[in-house]
Amino acid sequence: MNLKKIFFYTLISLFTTISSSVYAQKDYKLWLQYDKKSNPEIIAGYLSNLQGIVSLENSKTSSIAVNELEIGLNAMLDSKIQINSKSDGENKIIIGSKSSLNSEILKLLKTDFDQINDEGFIIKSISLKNKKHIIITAKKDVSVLYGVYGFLRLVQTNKPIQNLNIVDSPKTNIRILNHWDNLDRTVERGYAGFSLWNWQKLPDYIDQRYIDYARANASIGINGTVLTNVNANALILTPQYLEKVEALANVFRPYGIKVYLTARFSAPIEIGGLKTADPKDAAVAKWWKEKAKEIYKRIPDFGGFLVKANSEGQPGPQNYNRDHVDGANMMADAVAPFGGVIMWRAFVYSEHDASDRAKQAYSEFVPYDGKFKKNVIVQVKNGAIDFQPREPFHPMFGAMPKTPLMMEFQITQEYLGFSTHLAYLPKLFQEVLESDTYQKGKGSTVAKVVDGTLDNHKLTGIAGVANIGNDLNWTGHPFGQANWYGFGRLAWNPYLDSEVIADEWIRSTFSNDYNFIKPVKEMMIESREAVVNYMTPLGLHHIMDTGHHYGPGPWVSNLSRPEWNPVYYHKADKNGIGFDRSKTGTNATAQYASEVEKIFGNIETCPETDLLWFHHVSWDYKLKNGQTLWNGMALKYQEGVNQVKEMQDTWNKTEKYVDSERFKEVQMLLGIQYKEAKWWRDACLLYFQQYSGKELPAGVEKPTQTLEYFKSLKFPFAPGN
Ligand code: GCV
Repeated sequence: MNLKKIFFYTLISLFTTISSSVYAQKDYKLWLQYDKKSNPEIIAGYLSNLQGIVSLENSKTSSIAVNELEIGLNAMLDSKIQINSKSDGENKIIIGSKSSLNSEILKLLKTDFDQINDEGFIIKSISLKNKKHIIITAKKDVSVLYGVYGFLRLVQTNKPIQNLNIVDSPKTNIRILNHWDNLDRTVERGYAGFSLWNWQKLPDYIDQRYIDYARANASIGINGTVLTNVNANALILTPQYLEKVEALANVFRPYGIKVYLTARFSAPIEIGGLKTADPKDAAVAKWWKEKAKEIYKRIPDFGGFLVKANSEGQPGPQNYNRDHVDGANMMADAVAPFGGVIMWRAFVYSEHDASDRAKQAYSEFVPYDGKFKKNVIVQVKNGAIDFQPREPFHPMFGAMPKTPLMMEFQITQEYLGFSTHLAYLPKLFQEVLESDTYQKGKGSTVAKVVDGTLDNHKLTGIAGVANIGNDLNWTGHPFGQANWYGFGRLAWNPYLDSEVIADEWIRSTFSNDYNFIKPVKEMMIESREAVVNYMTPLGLHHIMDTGHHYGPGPWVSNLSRPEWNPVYYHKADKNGIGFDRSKTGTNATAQYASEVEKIFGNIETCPETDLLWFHHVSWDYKLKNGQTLWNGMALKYQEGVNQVKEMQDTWNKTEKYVDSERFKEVQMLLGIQYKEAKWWRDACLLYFQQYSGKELPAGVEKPTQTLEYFKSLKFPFAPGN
């Protein structure tokens, strides 16, 4: 190669390295892009109200808050706003917690402080000695940080900042991510690379990622993280690992994030040298008490334990003929002296129980109502099966008035196309939260159960199974970031509208340009329904392929446990399709309040979106649109495919508003989603056609492969398994 050529190639490679790292940073920055505003008038408008930042206190958290304001405002407004400039000017942002405020400000904010809880904040335009300022304050410094992020969100999303009067408090206490991360860094149902936690290098090596993770979570009000998989490994409770957990807790603390761990019920045997883990055994109870003491000595604000017991092969109190109450209460006693909580999961179903799987958690847990200790909260998945693209709300919500119940959503897309499919999940979360349980009459929504207002509980929470890994963009799919963001926002306030959240996220992550926001928001809003349509329309569920849950597998019928087989769920035969859970079937509908039972239990009133969840329906049944069930189902599958095509068309028109890396990433992923949507449609329709014996209706594309072909597909290395 001659010298000229070498120079040329060096330049090219230098350029590629620089440009790819710049792009990569955009992806990495999540919703905290703080892009410079393009309109000088908007910048000038903001700057006229932002002449300086005055911080009234001095703590790690308050310097994070000041730093965040400085980074965010200076970047967005292309300025150099002065910090701690003299307070005698005007148009300052004053930040500090209640204890740092002078009597003049305290007097002004008296009624506002009465309205907020410990984690709430106030953002208010005030006048001090006839000078206008904006105050961001709260009862604790970490809540001031929430206020700072709230304020930055206003600027990020181009909202006015004159005459501010925001008084906002989270409606739940525990807003927490559940990481299903294993100690070898694999992530169960994780599709965004390996675990963030580098156990090998901890405690001495603090990866910048830990700090950025804490910052991102704090910015949306998440205040807890369970570091380890619910399919737990007892080793995490050994001193060797606790030292590492302590290091993470120290990083997260200034951001208001408490660390929790999963507890393997058999840990007293596995790492404690005991012969039993029987919760009624005095030595076992003592072992947990000692373990709690040891943990709290290292981590005084340790949150507590999350426990999966006697579920899918995990050990639990039933191994000793005890029950969930015995197990949970024994552990609750261990953490109670330190203010810890036990999040006890209700995700149970047994191979020894022949009743409908959808009924089992309710049947087992509802009789325990009122029997758990005060610091136990029962964690319930949003639906009674398992994070399907659509499930009716879990009948346990509202059915245990004397027990705090927390919501468990899945942010990672185990059943919604992994990190390859664009599915905006806050839409799903909102649908569940808005569902009316009728347990205390009309208006007894799931949100009211979760925020404790329905039954007057003080201990409340929402958990989300994290979709985060060490991929550069955190979540595998750039739009997966919206699910993390939206989860946090809904955990803070379960009454928020998912469309408003999408708007905020798009503006903070991509652009404030209406021409971009409008179509992209519509695409996001429709995306979850598209997934339902091409995977499991009309209430179908759990028909994905075995184990890894990647792709369709409605034909699977050979697994040892009946309820692991898709045929158990769809029950397709010559007469029709669907699971009869009404009075004529398993009577699972009786687990709901009578008003809801009546609606779900009657094929005429059951929402068509849940039809095959609750009823076995004849192929010729007439749907509301006049189509037969077979035709309507086939058309739904086609509609799902068409919707993905529209998503592709929408995205292709956004190129000029997005950096090329994210544009291409999403474009490629939508290409895969389109292919896979067709795979789902073709495989499911060919399979069900064997039972319906009917032709595909006009408007549904002919499958290009045979059923045998689809059945032959195997994915031994599908991720997340
Ligand atoms: C962590 C489903 C998933 C499992 C998961 C389980 C649970 O069954 O497929 O991977 O295990 O739910 O929530 O405990």
